[in-house]
Amino acid sequence: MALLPILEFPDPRLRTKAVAVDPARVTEPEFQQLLDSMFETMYECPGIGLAASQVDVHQRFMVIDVSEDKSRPQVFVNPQIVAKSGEQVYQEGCLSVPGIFADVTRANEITVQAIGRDGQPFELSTDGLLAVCIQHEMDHLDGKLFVDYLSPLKREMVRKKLAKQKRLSA
Ligand code: GNR
Ligand code: NI
Repeated sequence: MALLPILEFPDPRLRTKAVAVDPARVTEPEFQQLLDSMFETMYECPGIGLAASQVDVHQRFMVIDVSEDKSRPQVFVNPQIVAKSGEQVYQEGCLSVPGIFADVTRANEITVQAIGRDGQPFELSTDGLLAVCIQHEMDHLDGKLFVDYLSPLKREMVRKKLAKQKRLSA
């Protein structure tokens, strides 16, 4: 296992559209090790989700754990939302946009189909924070960030704030 570097806004690599994973690869040791490294990286930050895109792997999968005690790791490979309803507003953050938080409106209830860590397809209907997180991670796989839901002016303020943070920490 290893901690992986996380790409940060406005890195253009975060805009890459990820390609589907060959389902036969999921149970291979190399892929399983990558999942372990992604969980390790996510827990270390700490975060509740991490999309492969954020660690410069442009394939359609992500790891999530929204539990309080980090006891419920979930893997979604080739996720697809097959139903959604309602709306919720949640103050989102992102490991690729550190220190920035903003309200985003998303579907409240979703049904997602994906392949799990065991290589088997599954379907999950959920709401609340897990639904927010799944939608946030799936955006990453399409090269989309939560700051894209902000006005261009606010997004520019975010870019400047991050650039300043970088300068100060250098
Ligand atoms: O750790 C994270 N917290 C979070 C809070 C509200 C909405 C979405 C998230 S996901 C984020 C981790 C991350 O950046 N995943 O891509
Ligand atoms: Ni994110």
